[in-house]
Order: sequence, then structure tokens, then C-alpha cells
Amino acid sequence: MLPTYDERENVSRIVGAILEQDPDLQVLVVDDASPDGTGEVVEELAKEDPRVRALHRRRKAGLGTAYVEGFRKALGETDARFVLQMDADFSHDPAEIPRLLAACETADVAIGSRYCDGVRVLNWPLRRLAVSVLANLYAAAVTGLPVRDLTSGFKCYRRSALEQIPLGEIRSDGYAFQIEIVHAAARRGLRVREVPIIFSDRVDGRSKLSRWVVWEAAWLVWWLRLSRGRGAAPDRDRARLDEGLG
Ligand SMILES: Nc1nc2c(ncn2[C@@H]2O[C@H](COP(=O)(O)OP(=O)(O)OP(=O)(O)O)[C@@H](O)[C@H]2O)c(=O)[nH]1
Ligand SMILES: [Mg+2]
Repeated sequence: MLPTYDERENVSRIVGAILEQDPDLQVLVVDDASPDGTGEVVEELAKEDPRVRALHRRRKAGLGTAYVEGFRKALGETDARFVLQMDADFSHDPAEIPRLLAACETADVAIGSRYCDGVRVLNWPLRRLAVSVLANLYAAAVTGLPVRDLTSGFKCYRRSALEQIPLGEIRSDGYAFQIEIVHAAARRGLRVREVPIIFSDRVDGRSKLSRWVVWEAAWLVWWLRLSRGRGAAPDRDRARLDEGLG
């Protein structure tokens, strides 16, 4: 599942690169009426190849709801055993998809992690890397989740895991969405595993992230921590978090 907003330069290439990995893969692009015409490009791709589907939303409604609507469509319209989310800007290398799928054979959620096994980020300015590393240390400390890359947007879920996570309760966007969905999985006792990946800065196009998403995540982690008592899973059900496959 690829969320897109103004990814015209990337979308055809990334869809092609994903489909090349495995003949059984299908791609769902969730586009928010990108002004640059990404949605039309995806429509063309879908006409040429039945493995490509598009979900067109009427306006830019944020990444969190794009994932939720995309996951629901994937679960509702296909019998996919695994659902994978990744960015459309080549920060996430399609060649790593088979490793995430393999990790999900023995885990419920596999996280493509930039920060297990050292720091694996290419071409990011030092300031941005520092913010990301510190944000992840902070999020792990506050939520208590032993995950090195809680804000990763490259993840694979077993179908049964996504079916158990109450997607309608996830309200956040951006980085916070990534933290919230991992937290929801861990709360249900699902097995979360990190797989080291190499992350590169986007190839073409521009970033859509705002300062808001950083603040949203900063508050969310406290909310997750403080709401733990209410409706929380008992200790024995808490995450069986299993770090890195190495
Ligand atoms: N459908 C949808 N997709 C979005 C939205 N905002 C961002 N995206 C897509 O989500 C993915 C991640 O967004 P990016 O802007 O690359 O965010 P980022 O990777 O954290 O930031 P950069 O490193 O600057 O690229 C990309 O594929 C975007 O096109 C949105 O509101 N709706
Ligand atoms: Mg990106």
C-alpha cells in the first residue's frame, strides 16, 4: 500500500520496482487528488496491469487516514495474506520487501528499521537525522515499547494482525500514526519484529511533512502512556517484542 501526494516523478517507477520483486504482489496506491496528476498516472498503470489498484480520495486528508482507508480496502477487496506499507519516494527500497515478508512468517508485524544494527540512513542532513534518532529514543522511553524505529513508515502486517487492530480508533497522522499502530499491535500481544533496512532520502519530489507532525507525535506518546491503565491488556498479553532478525 503506497500513499501518494505529488509523487508523479516517482510513482510509475516505484510501482514497477515493487511488482518486479514477486509475481504475487499487488499494489494499492492511495492518492489524495495530487495536484501534479499522480492519480491519473496511477489510473493508467491500473488499466495496464490488474495487479495495480487505485484509491482516489477527494482531497489531501493526511497520511493516517490514507493508511486506514488503504488497509480496509486491501482487507475488504483482496485475500492478501500480508499487507505492506511503504513510501512512494524511494526512501524505502522495494528490494527489501521480500525480507519484510519473510519476517512476517514468524511475526505479526515486521518493521523496516533504520536504527537496529546501527544507524542506516543515507543522504539525510545531520539535523534531520538527529531529530529522528532523538524522537525515536523519546518515543520508546515514554511508551515503554522496546522498538528502535517506532516512526518507520515501512512495515508489513500479517492479515490477521491488521484484522485485530481497531483501525477506527487510530486518529493520528504522520509519525504519530506509526507509533500508535505499533503500540496497538503490542497491546494486543502481537509479535512485533524489527528488520534492519537501509533508508535513503527521497529521490525526487518534495517532503510534505510539517512541524505539526513532530508535535503530534510528542503528545501522542504521553497519551499512549497515560491511557495504558484504561482497557489495557494484562501483563501476560503485553507485547512479545522480539528485536531484529539480524
Ligand atoms: N495519500 C496521501 N499520501 C501522503 C500524504 N502526505 C504524504 N503522503 C505520502 O506519504 C509518503 C511519505 O511522505 P513524505 O513526504 O515522503 O514524508 P517523509 O518520507 O517523512 O519525508 P521526506 O523524507 O521529506 O520525503 C509519500 O509517499 C507521500 O507522497 C497525504 O496527505 N495523503
Ligand atoms: Mg519520504
